[in-house]
Amino acid sequence: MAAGRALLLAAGLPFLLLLEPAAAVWPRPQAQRFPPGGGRCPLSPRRFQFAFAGGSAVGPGCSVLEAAFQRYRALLFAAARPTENEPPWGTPCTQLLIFVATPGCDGFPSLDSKENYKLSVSEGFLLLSADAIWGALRGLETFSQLIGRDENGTYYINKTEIVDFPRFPHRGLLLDTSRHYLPLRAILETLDVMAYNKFNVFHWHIVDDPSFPYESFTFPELSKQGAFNAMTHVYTASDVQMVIEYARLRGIRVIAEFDTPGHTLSWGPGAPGLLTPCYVGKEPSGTYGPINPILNSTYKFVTGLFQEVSAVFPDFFLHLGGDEVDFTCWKSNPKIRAFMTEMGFGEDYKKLESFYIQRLLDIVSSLGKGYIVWQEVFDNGVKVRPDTIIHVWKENSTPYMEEMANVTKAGYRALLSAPWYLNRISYGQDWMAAYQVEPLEFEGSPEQKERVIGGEACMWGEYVDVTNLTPRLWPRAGAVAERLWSNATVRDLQDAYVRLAEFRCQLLR
Ligand code: CP6
Repeated sequence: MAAGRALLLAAGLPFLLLLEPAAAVWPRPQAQRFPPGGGRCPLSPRRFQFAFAGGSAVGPGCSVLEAAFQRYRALLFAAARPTENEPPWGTPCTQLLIFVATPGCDGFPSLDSKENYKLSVSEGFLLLSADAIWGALRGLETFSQLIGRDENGTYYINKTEIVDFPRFPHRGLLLDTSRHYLPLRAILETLDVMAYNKFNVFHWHIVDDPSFPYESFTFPELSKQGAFNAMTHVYTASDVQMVIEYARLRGIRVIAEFDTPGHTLSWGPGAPGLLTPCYVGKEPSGTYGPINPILNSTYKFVTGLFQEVSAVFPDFFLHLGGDEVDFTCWKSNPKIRAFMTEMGFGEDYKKLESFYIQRLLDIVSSLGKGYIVWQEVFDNGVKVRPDTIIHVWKENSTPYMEEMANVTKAGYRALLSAPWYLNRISYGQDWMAAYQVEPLEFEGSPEQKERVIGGEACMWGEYVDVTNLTPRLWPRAGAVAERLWSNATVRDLQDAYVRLAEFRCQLLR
């Protein structure tokens, strides 16, 4: 808090500290009331417990909630002295009762998961109710942010009533583990902080040009030849399972991206014949380009890989990439040119790209998965399934809000990332620009706006590795988290600044 206060004084806003309730919640809940006259309830670190309310559809033994109780108990009372006395004042709140209306503890979160909850703190009584366990998780997070300590070290919670639900169902964070390998521990820590921010999608941009750290059991050579180090810089099957379960326990979906046909240079050594050989004049130059779209063997390989990936990652959606395909190498290759002529594509290499993507989408659909693709797939007129999600990332080629309008007008669901590249940094408070984005500020019908399912903050890895990941992400990504969770009317920068500064202190602790 001392750091937060110093920042506030520097900004000339010390009085705000007095107006703000002791513990502010990040991201801000949809509705929060404080009873007239205020009041607080003390908590005893020794006696406090989480318990299921009578009639709750889930109870003791619910894996997701039991694990959450343990995490939050440790977090809440981490700094408690073992000899802590009972609170010296008031009637203690001895338990948080949890009521969940619908059963289910063993499943995975999805795009349709219910994350709404209500939290009530009154005289001696704490109640958290939710439609589903996923909402109970969000409510537990809010509860943990409400707890403070007075001058004597007594834990307390202010009386309040909160009714909360997310504005958008898809609130993601992209990590790139190809440009720099991120150790498992860094991914798990990121998932923890995502949960503190109520993010619910980990978009795992797991492979790309520089390295292939995913250890495939169908094609083990991919990581043997394509990882920076096949012993140390790989994600084994058990690493991947650990990420998926760690995320599930926090209500976070894991959406893997295997980006093709571009961004695949690291695949080449472990999959001979997959990439297009580039030519100089009549001779192969020894370098390679995007995946070779004219060979049957390519589609056999892609089917095998996506069969595996579809089984490994339980989420309904896979991210199939499709961005930034460089046509130079395709143009240089005589066999590709002959194929273009044969197919009547002329000189339009977008048609060749579409030819590949369409076959890929058919393969992935037949595996029972839905897909997300980068905006080029839409821009290039590829015929996609009507339930495809288009991921808008380009800032300027078409202004991104126009792109959101075009995508939703065509009937597709849209995800926004263009204004949220957190790998980019500039001097000073650059979270404010991310915060001020309004995802629905485009010309369009209410039906179009309904098709915006959310967005993702992106942390591309060219200049980010385990040494600078955390400070670059937090609390900056919190700006995106609040934009995607809180009401559209929550836009006040100074109010956000005060709460974000305090949230940063909580994260540090
Ligand atoms: N890698 C991949 C990247 C980017 C994209 N795809 C990227 C390009 C420009 C910016 C940020 C990210 N590094 N595979 C585009 C989606 Cl500014």
